[in-house]
Amino acid sequence: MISIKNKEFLFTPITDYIISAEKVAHVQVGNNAEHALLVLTKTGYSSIPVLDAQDKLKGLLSMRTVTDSILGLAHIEYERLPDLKVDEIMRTELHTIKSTDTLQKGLDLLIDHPFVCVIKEDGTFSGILTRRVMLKKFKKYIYNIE
Ligand code: 4BW
Repeated sequence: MISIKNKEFLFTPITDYIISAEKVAHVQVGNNAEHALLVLTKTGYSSIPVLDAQDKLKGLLSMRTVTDSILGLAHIEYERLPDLKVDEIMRTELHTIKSTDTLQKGLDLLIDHPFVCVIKEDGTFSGILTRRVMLKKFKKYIYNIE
């Protein structure tokens, strides 16, 4: 059974723990795979959101997705990178969360995903909730620092 104190923790909204959109590295649907590879390499993140011109979340792109898309039978076909569009290769099955959702929902999702995208009702991208931020919050709670 969940204690009242634990319930308070689990039912806290994620609002204060979101990394806001302007701080999140991303690519846009029209970008080509070469640009995406540059962003992934330069930022060092293994997976990033894909947004459209209206800042709506459309998918996720990872280093693996890009590499997979240019994998030929005998070698990696780097010359195809400029001709491939991000929206042709991105992953579109997404797990998302709203800023009013609880830490409990965030915790459940972050068990299987390193980060979850936060979106508004209309699909506009607001930011991400990361495993690191959640673990820090959880650690503070367990050690009773707050
Ligand atoms: O550039 C980095 N800065 C810092 N401070 N930490 C980093 C950096 N790159 C990686 N890390 C660390 C973080 O602890 O490695 C973890 C795994 O990174 P990832 O997945 O495989 O690139 C990071 O864990 P996290 O902060 O919990 O982030 C989980 C995932 O969320 C990252 C990345 O896919 C995404 N992410 C985090 N911050 C992001 C971001 N994507 C775009 N922009 C951001 N600002």
